[in-house]
Amino acid sequence: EDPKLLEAFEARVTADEFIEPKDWMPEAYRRTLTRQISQHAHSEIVGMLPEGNWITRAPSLRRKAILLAKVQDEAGHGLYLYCAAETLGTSREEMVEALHSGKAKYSTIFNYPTLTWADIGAIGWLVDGAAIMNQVPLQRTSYGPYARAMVRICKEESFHQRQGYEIMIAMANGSSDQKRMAQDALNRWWWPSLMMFGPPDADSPNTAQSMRWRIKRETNDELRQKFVDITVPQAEFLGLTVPDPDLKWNEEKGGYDFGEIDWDEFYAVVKGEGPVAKERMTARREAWEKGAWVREAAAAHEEKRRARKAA
Ligand code: FAQ
Repeated sequence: EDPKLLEAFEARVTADEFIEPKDWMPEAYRRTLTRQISQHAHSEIVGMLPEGNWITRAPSLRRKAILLAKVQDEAGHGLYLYCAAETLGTSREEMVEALHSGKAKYSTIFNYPTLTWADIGAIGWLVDGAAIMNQVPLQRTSYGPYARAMVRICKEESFHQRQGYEIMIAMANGSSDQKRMAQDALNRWWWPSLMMFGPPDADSPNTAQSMRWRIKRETNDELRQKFVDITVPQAEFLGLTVPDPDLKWNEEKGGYDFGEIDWDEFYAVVKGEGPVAKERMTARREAWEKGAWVREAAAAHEEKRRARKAA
């Protein structure tokens, strides 16, 4: 790679200019962005499954309509992100193939099951809450198409977070059974939500370079700490207990100290050993195969349209 081009590229990044698809970029920048954006897209698409599981069982028509809209938003997020990733030169088919063959990752959080309706509240509150914490800084990521996709996604994501928290408020103030379900959902989703931010900075192979290239604007540990600091008072407002005996306000740092995350569990789930990982991938592969006729019909329609135009 031409050192002059690299120098000019790095100067633009340092000046907070957006890098656009046709601009020169180092191959490693292209590779790591394709990796991150495509994995982000896969997470949105796989992320539809745990909640989709509850659409037919939502407790009221209002809740069903809201959940349906939220899950549709996630499909939209996946599509914006695949488009952003495609501008880097990898096709949608290649990305989907990488997911289905197990080469590409998606967020560990979606390998946990949704056992009760309270889980839908906890996902909106905690999982979308963690997603926003991570995605707001990505609106200033150095790659233009990714940054712009994030603007719209963040708006929708904050609505998702509110809807989840509103379910939690209803459950936490409901019958004793409902309150127990809310606490149980918090117990099961708390630690996996903290894992969404990725390994500790010291064990994160990509962070240093991604921070230098301003792909990431804050590190995994910084974002995780902010998430804990914002979320603990929200749990207190609900009258629920965060399942961490080591959680303690630290006056000096102006944030909470919290217990050790089970990193063995994290790496096992990353490797595809999550409680419902196999089910998730089977569902995605089946959806892709069952949707083949739609893709073929769309291609045939486009072909006819083009022929008609040419005639
Ligand atoms: N799960 O060196 P780092 C959503 C992998 S939100 C699985 O720190 P990096 C919305 C990582 O890929 C969820 N794998 O990596 C929604 C890397 O492996 P690789 C999606 C993980 O990239 C809500 C290795 O570990 N959000 O979908 C995880 O610098 C509700 C080493 O890690 C995004 O993707 C994990 N949790 O930092 C939808 C945000 N953590 O790729 C439905 C964009 C790490 O080298 C319902 N992504 N790994 O083979 C990012 O900000 C970053 O990619 C991080 C990881 C922070 C996730």
